[in-house]
Parts: sequence; C-alpha cells; structure tokens
Amino acid sequence: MQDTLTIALSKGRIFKETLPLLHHAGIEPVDDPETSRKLILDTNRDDVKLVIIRATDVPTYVQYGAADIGVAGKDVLMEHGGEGLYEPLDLGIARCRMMVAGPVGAPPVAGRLRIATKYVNCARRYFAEQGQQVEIIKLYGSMELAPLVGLADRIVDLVDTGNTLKANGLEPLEHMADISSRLIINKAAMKMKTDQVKAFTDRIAEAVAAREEAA
Ligand code: PRT
Ligand code: MG
Repeated sequence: MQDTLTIALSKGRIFKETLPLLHHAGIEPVDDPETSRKLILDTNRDDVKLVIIRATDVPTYVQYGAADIGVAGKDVLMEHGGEGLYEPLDLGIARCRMMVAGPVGAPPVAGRLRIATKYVNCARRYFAEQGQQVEIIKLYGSMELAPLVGLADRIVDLVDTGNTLKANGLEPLEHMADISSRLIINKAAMKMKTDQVKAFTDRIAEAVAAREEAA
C-alpha cells in the first residue's frame, strides 16, 4: 500500500501551466478546480491528491507538511523565506519579472520614497541593498492604484506584458528579479516518502526538459 502524495496548487495560471507537467507524470485531476467547489481534488491515481489553495499559502502548507509537494512562484517563495522547504526544480512556468515601477516621467523623489507592495520583505531587502531609505506600505492587491491616488511614490509588483502598468500611467523603473514557478518539497516527506517523491520529481523534471527541447 502506497502512501498518499498530496500536491498543493493554486488556481489560475499556476494550475493551468502545471497540468501538462502532471499529465506527463501520469496524473490527471478528476475535477476542474475552476468550476468545482472542492478544495481537495482526486486524481486518476489513488495515491495522489491535489489541494487547491491561495498562491501565497502554498509554501505554508508544504512547510508544515499539510502537503508533501507544492508549486509556488519564486516571488511567493522569496517573500515567505522558504524555511522547511526543498526547492529542487525550476518549472519555467508563470514567468514574469518583479519590478519597481512609478508614474511615467516622475521626477526623482527627495527624501524617503514611499513604496506600496504586497512584497514587503522583498522590497525591504532590495532597497536596503541599494542603500536607499524607504517607507514600505503593505497592500494586498491593486498596487497600481497607489501612485495614482498619492498613497505611494513607487510600487513593487510583478510585470509580464507591461499592459497593466501602461493602462495606469506607470512605467517599469528597476528590475529586481526574474520570476518563475518552482517545485517545493516538505523536508520530512523527502525522508519518509523518498521513493514516491523522487519518482514524481523525476517525471516532472523530464516534462520540463521535453518542453524546453520542443521550444
Ligand atoms: O489572484 P490571487 O489574489 O488569488 O493570488 P495571486 O495573485 O497570488 O495568484 P495568481 O494566480 O494571480 O499568481 C500566481 C503566480 O503567478 C504569482 O505568484 C507569480 O509567480 C505568477 N505570475 C506570473 C503572475 C504574473 N505572471 C502576473 N502578471 N502573477 C501576477 N501577475 C499580475 C501582476 O501582479 C499585475 O497585476 O498581472 C499583472 C501584470 O501583468 P501584465 O501582463 O499586465 O504586465
Ligand atoms: Mg492575481
């Protein structure tokens, strides 16, 4: 009797882009999380379950062993800190950049910059490395609004096409990090379910390599 492997995923782009990788590993979810209200999804395999949670909660579930494995954006992992996790594989999905952005043509700010972001730890670390004094304002979404209403001088946010910035009269100013999603593994699961975890990770690594070869 095999142990159950529990895999934590978030809805939306991470789920969509992880599906082909799971398919390569012989795993097909029974329900579609976009239409189902279930938070635990069965798969075609008795020994594999998916839990569908908020993107920012994925490292926490895996850290505490509520899920053995997860898929999380590097942005979320940098902000979380990554304690209790192995991060063996870059999946190359859900790519974007973490950037500092501000109003188009905004003049330099004298004194302390006010930065609105949901990535407070990343922003604090980045500006400290730059030797720049900043005040960080924590938001949970719609960062692009903050400079428009005078809440902040700059934002730290993720940028893909740049359309969201442009639509709000903002422009990218500084590139902080390239972001993609990573496979993360609970440290105890790696010890207790070594064979299952390794077999799964190897299949996913193959799928990533095959996709990159085809590109
Ligand atoms: O949406 P929800 O509040 O439930 O959670 P979430 O925003 O954390 O989840 P989701 O699914 O939106 O993002 C999950 C992961 O996808 C993130 O943690 C990133 O690692 C990755 N990712 C890749 C992105 C983007 N690209 C992206 N463009 N996450 C968010 N965006 C947003 C960005 O914040 C901005 O609002 O899209 C907007 C910019 O896109 P462009 O194309 O207009 O530049
Ligand atoms: Mg989102």
